[in-house]
Amino acid sequence: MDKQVFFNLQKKFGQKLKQIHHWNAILFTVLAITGFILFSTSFRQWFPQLRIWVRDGHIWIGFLSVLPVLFYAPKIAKHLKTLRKRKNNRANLYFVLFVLISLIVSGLVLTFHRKFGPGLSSFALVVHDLFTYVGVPYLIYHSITRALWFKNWEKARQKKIQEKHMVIEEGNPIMNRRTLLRRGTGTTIALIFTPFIYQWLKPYFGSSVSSSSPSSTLPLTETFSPLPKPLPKSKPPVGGGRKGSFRYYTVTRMPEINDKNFSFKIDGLVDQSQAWNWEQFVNLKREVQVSDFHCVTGWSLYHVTWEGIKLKDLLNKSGVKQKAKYVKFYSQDGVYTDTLTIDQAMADDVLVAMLIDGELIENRNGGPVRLIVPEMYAYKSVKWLNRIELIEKEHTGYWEQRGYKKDAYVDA
Ligand SMILES: Nc1nc2c(c(=O)[nH]1)N[C@H]1C(S)=C(S)[C@@H](COP(=O)(O)O)O[C@H]1N2
Ligand SMILES: [Mo]
Repeated sequence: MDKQVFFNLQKKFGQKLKQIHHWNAILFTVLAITGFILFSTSFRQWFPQLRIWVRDGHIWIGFLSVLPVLFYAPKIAKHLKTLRKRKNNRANLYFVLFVLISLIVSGLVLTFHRKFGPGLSSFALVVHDLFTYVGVPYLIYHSITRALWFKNWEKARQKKIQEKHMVIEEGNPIMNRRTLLRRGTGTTIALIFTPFIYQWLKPYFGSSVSSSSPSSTLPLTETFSPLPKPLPKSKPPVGGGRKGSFRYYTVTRMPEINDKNFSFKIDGLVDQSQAWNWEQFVNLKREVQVSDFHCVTGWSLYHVTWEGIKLKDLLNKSGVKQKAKYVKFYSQDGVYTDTLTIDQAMADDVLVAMLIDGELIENRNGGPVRLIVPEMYAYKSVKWLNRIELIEKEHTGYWEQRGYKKDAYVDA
């Protein structure tokens, strides 16, 4: 082949790779930013509506991010050939591809979690989180050490050293200086990310029975008197203690609830409206139930032992009027609501829960009283539940108004 033609072809190939690289970098950066926004509980709290858009955006950009990988796939063999002598570049390539593919596959599972079920979803969530925490620091390191200013800075330092007439001992001092700069950059990034990674890892390695941590049961036992006495099945928990950990969500400030401002009522289309204060509510008959807890974003808990009042019993005691079609649940946060049909609400395992694994439900977990609907995604399980209203016309719940499916059954 003519040398010139060969050179041109090489150049064109290089430019194409460069283009793919740029698109990949842009998409990955946007995904990283939107991903951290989605993970942030404060963002959920302050901008719940925006969160939904960010979520949809993240998913669509996620789909787009497959394209650079697809465009690159047919070029990989040739590209590897050009990198034959460059071990580091090859390692970088394998690493980046591995991270990207893991993120894409786990992202797809999370997007279509209803098809895959909660078991695979929670695994995908762990993978997605993990590779985010590996990929993002690497992206930052990679873009810093390859940036023009960084290279110029390296060169400037080289020059300085040469001007100082440094004695060249063993090896190449310029190379050493360069690795030093890179290591410094790497260490700094790692240090910045360590607290985040620690926060993320903690629940996976902490004891699974977190009820042993007194942090939040202590204030609760001070704010509420009398305390509900756990049933024998509740303590020690028949379920053997929950597996997995909650991510605590709220779309408002956490409401401050104590035995003075606590109230619970059933009203609307019932024969007998009722209201309880704390002491009366504690004296209602409770049952124990072991169930799993699934959030629609992918995480789950297993074998949670809940103790509380069956919703069915509360409804029957109040007498549901013929006209009533739906049960509407209110939170003491003043904002969050959701509904079930009468049939759904009458299911045997729907619980107005007061204890978890034998302890009062802590405030951030929705205590002192929260709803538990085991067969449905947890957005149905209203936290800080304080009112149940029987209504005729359908009401759309908080997240459902913002795009979540009305049909919340986990196995739907
Ligand atoms: N009042 C109220 N209830 C709520 C929510 C909320 O933000 N506010 N989030 C729902 C969602 S989406 C989930 S996954 C669970 C989370 O419960 P947790 O915060 O105790 O983990 O509560 C549900 N009930
Ligand atoms: Mo959720």
